[in-house]
Amino acid sequence: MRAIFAALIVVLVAAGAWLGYEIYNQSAVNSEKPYGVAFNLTDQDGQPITEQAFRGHPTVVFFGFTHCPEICPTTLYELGNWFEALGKDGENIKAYFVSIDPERDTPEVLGNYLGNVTDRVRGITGDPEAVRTMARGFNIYFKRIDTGDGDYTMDHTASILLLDSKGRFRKTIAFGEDSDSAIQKLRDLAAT
Ligand SMILES: [Cu+2]
Repeated sequence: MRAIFAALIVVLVAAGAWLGYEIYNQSAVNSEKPYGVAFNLTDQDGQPITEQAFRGHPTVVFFGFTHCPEICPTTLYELGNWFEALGKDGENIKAYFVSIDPERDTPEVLGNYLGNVTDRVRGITGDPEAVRTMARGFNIYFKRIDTGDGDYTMDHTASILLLDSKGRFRKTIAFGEDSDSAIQKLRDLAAT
C-alpha cells in the first residue's frame, strides 16, 4: 500500500511538472507582448543597457556566471560554434550573457571572460538586486549554494532563451541539445 502511495506521488509530481511546463510554454508562445520585464543594468563596457537591447533584432539570452564549472563555459563555447556555422545567416541575431552572480561578475570580469570564448556574446551585469529582479522577471531559476569552505557556487536555469525581433518568447535551446537542432532553431530565429 505504501509503495503504491509513493508511486502515485511520483506520478503526480511528474504530471504537475509537465503541466507547469506546458502552461509556461503556452502562455509564453501565445503572448503578443515582449517576454520578461523592463530593466536598467550595465553591459560589459560599463554602459547602461535596458530591455531595448532585446528589440529590433532576434535575441539569444543566457543566464549564468563566470565561476561556473561546466554549464556556462560549455554553452558559450557551443553558441560561438553555432554562430560560426550559421555565418551570414545568423548575423542579425544578438546574444547576451546575463550574470546571476553580479557580486563577482563586474563588467570587467564579464568582458574578459566572454572575450576569451566568443565575440558574439555580450555580458550584462549591474546592481545585484536589480540583476536578480531582472532574472526572476525572465523566469530564470538561480540559487546560491555555499560550498562550505567560505566559497560558493550557483545553481541556475541551463536553457538558452530565444526572443524574436519584437522581444517575444519563441523557444529555448536546452543544455546539451544536439547541434543540428540548435543551429536550425537559430536559423529560424534569424528570420523573425
Ligand atoms: Cu553556469
